Amino acid sequence: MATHLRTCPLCEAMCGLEIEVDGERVTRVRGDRADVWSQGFLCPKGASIGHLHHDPDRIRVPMVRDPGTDEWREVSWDEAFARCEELLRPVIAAHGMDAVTAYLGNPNVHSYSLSRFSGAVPGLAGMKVLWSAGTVDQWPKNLVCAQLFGGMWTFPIPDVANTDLFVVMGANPHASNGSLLAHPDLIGELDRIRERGGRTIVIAPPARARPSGPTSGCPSSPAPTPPSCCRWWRSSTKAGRVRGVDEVLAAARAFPPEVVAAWCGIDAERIRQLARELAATPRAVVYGRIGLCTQEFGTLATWLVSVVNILTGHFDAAGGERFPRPAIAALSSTARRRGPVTTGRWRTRVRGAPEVMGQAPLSCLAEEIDTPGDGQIKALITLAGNPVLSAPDAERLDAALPLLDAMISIDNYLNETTRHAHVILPGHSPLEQPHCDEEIWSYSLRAVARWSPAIFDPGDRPEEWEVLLRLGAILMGTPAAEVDVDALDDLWFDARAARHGIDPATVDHEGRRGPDRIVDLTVRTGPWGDRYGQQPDGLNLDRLKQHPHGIDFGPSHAALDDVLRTASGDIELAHDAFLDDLPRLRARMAEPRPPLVMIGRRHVRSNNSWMHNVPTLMKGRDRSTLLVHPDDAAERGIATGDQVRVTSEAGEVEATAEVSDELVRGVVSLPHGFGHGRPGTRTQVADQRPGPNANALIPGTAVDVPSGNAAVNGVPVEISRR
Ligand SMILES: Nc1nc2c(c(=O)[nH]1)N[C@H]1C(S)=C(S)[C@@H](COP(=O)(O)OP(=O)(O)OC[C@H]3O[C@@H](n4cnc5c(=O)[nH]c(N)nc54)[C@H](O)[C@@H]3O)O[C@H]1N2
Ligand SMILES: Nc1nc2c(c(=O)[nH]1)N[C@H]1C(S)=C(S)[C@@H](COP(=O)(O)OP(=O)(O)OC[C@H]3O[C@@H](n4cnc5c(=O)[nH]c(N)nc54)[C@H](O)[C@@H]3O)O[C@H]1N2
Ligand code: SF4
Ligand SMILES: [Mo]
Repeated sequence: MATHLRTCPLCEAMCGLEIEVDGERVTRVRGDRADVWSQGFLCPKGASIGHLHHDPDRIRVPMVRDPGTDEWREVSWDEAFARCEELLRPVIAAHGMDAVTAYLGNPNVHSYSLSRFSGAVPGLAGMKVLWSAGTVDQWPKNLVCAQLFGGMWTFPIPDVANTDLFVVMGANPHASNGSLLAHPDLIGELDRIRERGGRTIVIAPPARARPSGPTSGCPSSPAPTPPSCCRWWRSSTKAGRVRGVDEVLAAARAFPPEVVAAWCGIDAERIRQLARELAATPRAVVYGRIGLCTQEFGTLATWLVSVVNILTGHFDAAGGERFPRPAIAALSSTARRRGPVTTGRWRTRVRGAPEVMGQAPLSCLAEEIDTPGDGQIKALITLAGNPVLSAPDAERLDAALPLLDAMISIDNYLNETTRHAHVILPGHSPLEQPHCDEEIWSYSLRAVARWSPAIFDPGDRPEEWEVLLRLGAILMGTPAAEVDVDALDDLWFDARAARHGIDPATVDHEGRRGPDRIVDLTVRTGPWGDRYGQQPDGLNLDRLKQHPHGIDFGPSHAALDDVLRTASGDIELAHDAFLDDLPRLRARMAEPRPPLVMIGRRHVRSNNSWMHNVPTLMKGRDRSTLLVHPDDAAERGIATGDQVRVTSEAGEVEATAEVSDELVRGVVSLPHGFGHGRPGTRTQVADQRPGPNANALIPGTAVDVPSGNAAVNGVPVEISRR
């Protein structure tokens, strides 16, 4: 029996786990109480990490499927790469690299290897276009931060540890444990806010979002909530550093509380009261997430969160929004000064959708595959993603994928997406690889460094970063048998070192390669790092390894000057990308509201689409139900347990109704990530409770215009009993 410590890689809470192992089996998982960051906190997903590792359905060996058949064969790694070459080479020869693309899913942010190396596939290949879950997630936030602060990953983070008024819009930490906000035991922090006499206010059409505890609700309908507290603008605060205030104030005058109240479902007086509370509370902050980003006005809503924080003096201040200074230097911290983002440098072939920061809406992917003509996508590489369940207009994508000449999936499951692949290249289980988060530390206002070793030996199976480099090289034209992974790894490291201001020629690698070497780099070039000997007492990976419970450097935030990279060096609050979108908002507000709209929800025992194969997480009640307000249900003769047909402009699914007064009237809720049980998948547990695919109902055209982000919340639907 041995006890191992390691960081949970499953969400942004980054909990420290204590994992008991007997021989080859995980026997118990607990929160590590001595962990400097999470101090024993964990959730059911982290507690199930052993089941993920032992899951008999998890793919451990590369598999190939011959086109036109659904027979999979397990093959050697050499054979698998040779097959990749065989599939990709003719596509590239006939159609060029423009016919080859990649999709990056959510675990790319969380995995030790993928977070540092997934860029190598499109990078080495020289792919012009790639797709990601980012455009069904935080693209509005990226756009807003690029315009306001000069960096698409320069996210200000709510200082929850010091705030007295936490206004949460369109986020549900009770399920998600925080998003673009890394804080240990975030829910416990809500208690602590109350204990210090403060409050949390949630603004959402609550779909199981109703906080159990120290919060007060502020139900709203899913519509952007333009706050109208500009009159309380504190001219003293950061005034010298903010440009465009007059333009923003002028634009806001067209949206007084009386005008927006009906749309928000919050009465004008309550809006005014909230604005006054915000203005009068020295340590207050507004925080917005998925419910704001993934709706029709995602950019406006996300922008206004920062506008309100900045104009009410809750920016770059204790208890407000501020920029982190992480111990592990993220790549985003190396960004240089730049002008405003210009979008539309290219447009998609079929729909003509403009690119935004290098990506087009994910919902365009299907039509780019299934529409013949010059530039049609013929080969797709999926990197840890399941877009058949997570992308809007999902059924069209499901039907398009079989049209590809080559599809290669780097994934651990044979699921709804990867069943269409010709080759599946599996990664290691979370317990077979070390762990150290990369970008996520820059979502936290506490600086912590922590590294965990692998618990189980993966044997001679290649690590994912090696797989990525090999595949990238094959795409680049190197014969599969001749790829020099170490040489590519050196190139990858050297480029990264240069971006961190280190001359790679001066670095003693001490035998490190792959992600280990990059972690060493980012630790050493962080604020507490040894800078390769320049600060002899500073931190490096070897020293970090001596602290298995982590090292806590305490609260840590960056000075504005170290962060702002706009052309002016100031915060640029007003920008055409936002102001030009206001007429679209006004036009929408002049239209009648749809009688019924659908929103999503998350649950603490589920993780997007891919953890439904863990039996311990799937226990208990069905979590893929359609929540319906009692009045909406009564009107349609629907009772809990009834099978209902849900239809939208995009499609139709069947769902089990659950009548619930947790929702406001006119809003139904269906979680995404379900829709299992399809032929050719290998997810025995998930298949027992397949649930409906919410994304079959999301029209591909439903996007937030400035960012191109999918509008998966607020989709008009109709429901009827079957
Ligand atoms: N309707 C609706 N749709 C949504 C959302 C919503 O709220 N509503 N949310 C959106 C959001 S925020 C996101 S982030 C996306 C998520 O979209 P995706 O990233 O496409 O979906 P996931 O379900 O996270 O799929 C993760 C995939 O990675 C694989 N995987 C897990 N771990 C590893 C690993 O270590 N290595 C490799 N190679 N593969 C691994 C899993 O098997 C799975 O196939 O969904 C989006 N879609
Ligand atoms: N357990 C678990 N944790 C997760 C995930 C998971 O699937 N399961 N997914 C991870 C990922 S990829 C992400 S991106 C994060 C997301 O983390 P969160 O942003 O916290 O996501 P949700 O829990 O979906 O909460 C979204 C909230 O927005 C509300 N909402 C919907 N539409 C609107 C609207 O128009 N206006 C307002 N004001 N509110 C609205 C919904 O009612 C819901 O309460 O969670 C991460 N953590
Ligand atoms: S909250 Fe759960 S899933 Fe997230 S890091 Fe902690 S244990 Fe893992
Ligand atoms: Mo996400």
